[in-house]
Amino acid sequence: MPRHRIQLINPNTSQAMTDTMAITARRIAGDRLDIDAVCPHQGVPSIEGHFDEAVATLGILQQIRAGEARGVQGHIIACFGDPGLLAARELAKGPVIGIAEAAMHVATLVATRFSIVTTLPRTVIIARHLLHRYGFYEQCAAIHAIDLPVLSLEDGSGTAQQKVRDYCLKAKQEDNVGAIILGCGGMADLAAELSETLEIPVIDGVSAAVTLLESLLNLGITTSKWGDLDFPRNKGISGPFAECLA
Ligand code: 2AL
Repeated sequence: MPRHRIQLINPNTSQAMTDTMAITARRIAGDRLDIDAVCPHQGVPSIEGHFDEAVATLGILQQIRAGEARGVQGHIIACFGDPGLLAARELAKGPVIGIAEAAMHVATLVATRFSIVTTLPRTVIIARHLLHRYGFYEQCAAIHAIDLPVLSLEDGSGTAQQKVRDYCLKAKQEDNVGAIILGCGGMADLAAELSETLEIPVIDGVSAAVTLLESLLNLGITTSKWGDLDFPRNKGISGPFAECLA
């Protein structure tokens, strides 16, 4: 198999979170993939609501365009709300995978039901909307919020990580689920440890997305350009995307 080059797009501007996810992604990829880990130059430092997602989406699309200009063949949107996913699929030539959809697909391959452990309570509705959109609502038993902001995962104290551990244990004991999904990109580095200690699959969307994207590239499959995911029509658009549309 040829060595493919992909990019991991952290949609928030936190370099620390980009680095955390890059370490996990590269560990999963081994020497089979080259991974560019990028984040937007402007935007929001963390994504915790609908406004944040809207602001982040333009930065994601700019990274898609810049990555393809550098020769990147596929993209991961590494935020658990999968912001801008369908817009990115329209714009990109290569396949695009969101970490929430990747985690949900993988969880349902190994368990009939799963729970999600995420950050702030206000992000729960975003995960709920995605469960509906992807058809996994029935398989999700519960969504737990540790009630700490996204960037607390990067503050070095370990407090947020301990709360993630506590809620994963609670989910295993109380939800009657076979798997747990970590509902934030900044939790990526916890999955291996938690899977081992809890003795059930604890799934991180970054790792899941890397392996699913690699599979699509190996299969030679990319986003269908027949229909709604075709490249955006150029109808005299102004602003940052004026010159990039066919
Ligand atoms: C996220 C995530 O994965 N990254 C971010 O900035 N916000 N979503 C979340 N529910 O915590």
